[in-house]
Amino acid sequence: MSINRLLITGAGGNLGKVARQHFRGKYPHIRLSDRVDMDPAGDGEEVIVCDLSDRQQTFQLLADVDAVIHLGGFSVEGDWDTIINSNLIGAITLYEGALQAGTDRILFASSNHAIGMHDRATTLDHTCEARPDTRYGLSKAFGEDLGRLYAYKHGIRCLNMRIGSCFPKPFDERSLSTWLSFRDFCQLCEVGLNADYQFEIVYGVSNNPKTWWDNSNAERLGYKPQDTAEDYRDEVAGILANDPVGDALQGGMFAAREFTGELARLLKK
Ligand code: NAI
Ligand code: 15L
Repeated sequence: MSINRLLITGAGGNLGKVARQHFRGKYPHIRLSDRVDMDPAGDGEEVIVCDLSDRQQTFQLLADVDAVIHLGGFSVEGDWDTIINSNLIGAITLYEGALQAGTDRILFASSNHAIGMHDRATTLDHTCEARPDTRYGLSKAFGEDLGRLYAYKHGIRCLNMRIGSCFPKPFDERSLSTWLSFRDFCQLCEVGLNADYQFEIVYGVSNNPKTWWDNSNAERLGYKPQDTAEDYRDEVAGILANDPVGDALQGGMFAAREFTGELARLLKK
């Protein structure tokens, strides 16, 4: 199915702005949405302020949409009410709207925090057990499973991008493993918009030699990351969480926050 109208949610956020700039002019209509104000619409753009937890607004938002890059959501740890409203209800409403609109595909910005309680000594692929490190991480694991329902039951193609740390550059030793450059993020979105799949989980990570993730599933779909965190190794050397849990588990300080478990039981023997 060729894409006439692409919707980007969370378009007022960090990655939303990157995606907006990258996809400008690439499809006949780009619909940009967030609950906060965004820059005015340029040529070929529609700008719609909408809270994804509002069913009526979100159903209107999805009208005539062929593909979605779903970035809108609370992007760090929050209390249950915040996470439930933005990330659970928001995602459900978005998928329901997409089903009603006949949307072909949804690219979901999942997160490494869906698997953040895994040990750093374990290499994970797309089939690994979810181990959320926060309420936020759990909402991302839920978003992935929500995609399974709509993919296998209703035929919406779902690409779940488990993004590592997508910022201009790595900022600590952990991000030497998790960093995703903006350029590679855009390429992964391109893959998601063009490849043939029903439901997939891939890692949003650059070509980092210190990675904890086997991303062959993304490579199989055509992803070839161009950037590497290794270029910044000296800049971030010695920047650690300085926390036994935060420096041992993949989720870093998200995993350490509110931790009351037994670290030794989580470490690879
Ligand atoms: P961000 O916080 O800058 O942007 C998220 C946007 O979503 C914000 O503009 C916010 O207003 C909007 N939003 C939140 N709740 C909403 C709601 N109920 N209705 C409508 N809009 C809502 O985050 P960023 O960095 O741009 O991340 C984008 C997505 O990627 C998020 O879903 C985040 O969880 C995910 N992600 C980002 C990573 C990163 O390193 N930047 C890593 C892993 C996942
Ligand atoms: C995420 O999921 C967050 O959205 C982002 O702000 C970073 O904390 C990132 O993960 C990370 O793990 O570095």
